[in-house]
Amino acid sequence: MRSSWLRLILLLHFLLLDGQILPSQSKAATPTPPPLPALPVPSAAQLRWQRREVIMFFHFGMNTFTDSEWGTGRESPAIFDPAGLDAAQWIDDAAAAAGASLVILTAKHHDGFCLWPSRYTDHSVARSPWRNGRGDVVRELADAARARGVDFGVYLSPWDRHERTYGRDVEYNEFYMAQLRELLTRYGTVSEIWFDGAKGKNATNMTYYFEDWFETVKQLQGSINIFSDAGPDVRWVGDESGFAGSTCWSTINRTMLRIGDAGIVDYLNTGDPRGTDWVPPECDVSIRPGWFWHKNETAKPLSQLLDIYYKSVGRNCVLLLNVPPNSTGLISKGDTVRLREFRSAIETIFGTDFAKGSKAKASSQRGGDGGGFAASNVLDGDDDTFWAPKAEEVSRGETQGYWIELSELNPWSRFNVIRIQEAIAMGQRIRSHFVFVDGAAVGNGTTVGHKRLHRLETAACGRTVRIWIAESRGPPLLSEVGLHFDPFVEQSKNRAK
Ligand code: FUL
Repeated sequence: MRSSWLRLILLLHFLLLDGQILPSQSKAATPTPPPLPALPVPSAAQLRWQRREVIMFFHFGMNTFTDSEWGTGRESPAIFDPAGLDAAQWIDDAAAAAGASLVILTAKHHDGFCLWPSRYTDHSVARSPWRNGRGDVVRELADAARARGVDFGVYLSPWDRHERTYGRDVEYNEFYMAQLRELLTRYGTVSEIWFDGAKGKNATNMTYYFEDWFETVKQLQGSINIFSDAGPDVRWVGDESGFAGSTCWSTINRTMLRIGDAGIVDYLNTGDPRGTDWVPPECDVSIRPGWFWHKNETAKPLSQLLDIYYKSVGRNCVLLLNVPPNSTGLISKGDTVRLREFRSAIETIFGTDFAKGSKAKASSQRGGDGGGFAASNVLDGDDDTFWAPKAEEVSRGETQGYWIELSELNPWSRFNVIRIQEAIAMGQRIRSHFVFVDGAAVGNGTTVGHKRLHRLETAACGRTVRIWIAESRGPPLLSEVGLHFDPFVEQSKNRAK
């Protein structure tokens, strides 16, 4: 009996001394809160979109059967007959093979032919011989994607060369919105919608009621991202080669943008550090020369696709890679082979990270070592954790101001790609940065954003890698740093010799 009393007293004593139940001491364990965001910041849907990195476009429709890129709207639905159409093959052999988590289908291109049986036009699959006029490509693809855990999106061309009301503002906008409602209410969740600004030079002049479209889209699909030249959620990058600017801000001023205005492409390409709107760019580019399938065209070589990857994903963008199904209704073999090569090359490059196991230290750490914002967060493979410095530093030189350093690297591990990622949920901040290996400058750049990939001219190795942030909007917050080796650059260099 006596011994159990003694034990209880000892336990209480221990708990009190250990600070577990003393109110004044429990305060010491209060964590340091995260720093304030640097506005604007992405919405939850934009953040999810950004982390997809690679998504896929399917250009398919009347043009697939007429060997053209822009149809006239006068094509007969009788020629639309993809005898072997298999949407599951598009997802398995193209989207999944390339690691794309979202696919976007041209439900209607400029020729006005609808890949779903729209009640508002007779120019659709319902008038075609395919599946005896009872087919619906939008449904087949949406279902195949959902069954495989891939998200779905649609492209609905505003410019419609078939529709007779085109040019009459109210009538056409009513017609267009009716089609929009069909697409956004019949097929489950739609994660992205594409409003293409393209229109022929001699096309009838008319006004699209964008605000009506956008608000209706958001009403029908709460977590969708709306793409157009001017957002509101995702903007065009300003070219169709898949290249973002080497300076690339997710921020921009929407008041400067007009859909279909050729004069804004440079602004779209780089964004604006003073932008008050978060509207990140998407790089749309086709795996082939054309957007639609043509018998005589083939896929771009792997080296070109990798170059596109570095200049899109590696410059803070999402890559929207177009892969056109053929007239049988399948993705051609040459394309599926190339897509697998592409994915496996990315896995080869980024599957090994030579930064793993190194020691991370920084100019300062918010809240100190155990404060939750340690330099080592850049090595944990988690985009949500980040290194945050103390706010009061002033950038004055590479050894002062904000820097983070990885040390104790294996000096024999050669790397030629440096991956830097900002914690963009807290806003995009970095304006200028430099990279040093054992004190020698090997790379520099302006923006970082979600992901910045530096390809080095010659492979480097050393014991330390230091990233110095020379300029930023507030304290820089880095979520990840990685060191990789890309054997494909070397291979193409060797071939060129
Ligand atoms: C352009 C269109 O004119 C092309 O045909 C293609 O759809 C591309 C993605 O957008 O503006």
